[in-house]
Amino acid sequence: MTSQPALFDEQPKGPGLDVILVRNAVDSVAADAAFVALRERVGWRQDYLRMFGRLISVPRLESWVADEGLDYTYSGIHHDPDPWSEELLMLRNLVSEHAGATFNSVLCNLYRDGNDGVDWHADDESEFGPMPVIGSLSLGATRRFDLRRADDHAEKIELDLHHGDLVIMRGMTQALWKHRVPKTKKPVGERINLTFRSVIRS
Ligand SMILES: O=C(O)CCC(=O)C(=O)O
Repeated sequence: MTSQPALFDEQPKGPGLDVILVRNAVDSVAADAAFVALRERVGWRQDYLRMFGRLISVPRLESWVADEGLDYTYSGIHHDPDPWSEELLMLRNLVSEHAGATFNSVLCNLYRDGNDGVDWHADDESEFGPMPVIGSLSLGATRRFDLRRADDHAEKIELDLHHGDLVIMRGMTQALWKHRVPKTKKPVGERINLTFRSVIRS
């Protein structure tokens, strides 16, 4: 079961899009503390993609934190899980309450400046199930988050995500839409994004 949007939650509209935007899901004091703790304590690592026989560095640092045994591979990059920290467990509970769903894993992303970003993709690996609920929490610098329909790029939504904002993607969003955080030439500070997910293993 998933939750209904609360009175002040935003619900961007698009065909097949099922997204709720909770502004200030984490208040600024708690978000400041979470940013500092995560920046320091997450085991940030630089991953590389093999393209045309060359290794290209992924334009962000990452860490996969999950329940024991839940490894994760995407775009040829394999992640063994790091254990949950106190901060991540606290944030997981908060995101679960908003999303009305439980999560057993989180991909942590660190965007160091405007040269970091993530290109168009969907979190549609089969191990997340056909209609995954994904809770995506932003901390630190404001960055743009774009969504566009996979089969009709004219259907596009641009959101500015601020410190403490939470995007919940669910229903057919991963099957029908793609999302990205574009690089920017504007001077921007560091941003941490946590995308909480549930890996289904039989
Ligand atoms: O940084 C974000 O807001 C999005 C991250 C993302 O798309 C992902 O981890 O799959």
